[in-house]
Amino acid sequence: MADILILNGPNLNMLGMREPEIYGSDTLADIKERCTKKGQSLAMTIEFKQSNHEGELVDWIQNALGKIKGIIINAAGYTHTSVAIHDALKLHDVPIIEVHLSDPSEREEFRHFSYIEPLAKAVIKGKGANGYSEALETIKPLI
Ligand code: DHK
Repeated sequence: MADILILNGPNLNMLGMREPEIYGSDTLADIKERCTKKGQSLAMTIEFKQSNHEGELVDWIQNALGKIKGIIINAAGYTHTSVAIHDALKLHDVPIIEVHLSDPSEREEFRHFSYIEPLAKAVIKGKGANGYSEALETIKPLI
């Protein structure tokens, strides 16, 4: 497996056409390519995945146990709802970085709480696709 597992939650497969004024015009494929290049420049391998399904994300987090050095996660809508993803992440003792394209704290109230944040070494939000590169830079000295 790769050094860093980058996980993306529901509806992020629609980036590019999904509310570009909020999420930007990059597609998820664009972001994956940028992460791969950034990982190479930092000498880290990455695995980049997206699912619309909570249980699939939980399975991927569990399957990575003992095989990876760090996790970067944009759990999207599940950020604000998923005890299951929180519990799966808690199984790991590797650094976790939470990423959001937008800044949920400046949006609707239901986006203000994050189940990921208490487990994260850093939360990077409101920086669009650049936030993923920043997350890779942030995790590098922690692994
Ligand atoms: C992405 C989503 O899909 C939302 O549900 C979150 C997050 C914010 C983002 O900004 O990347 O509230």
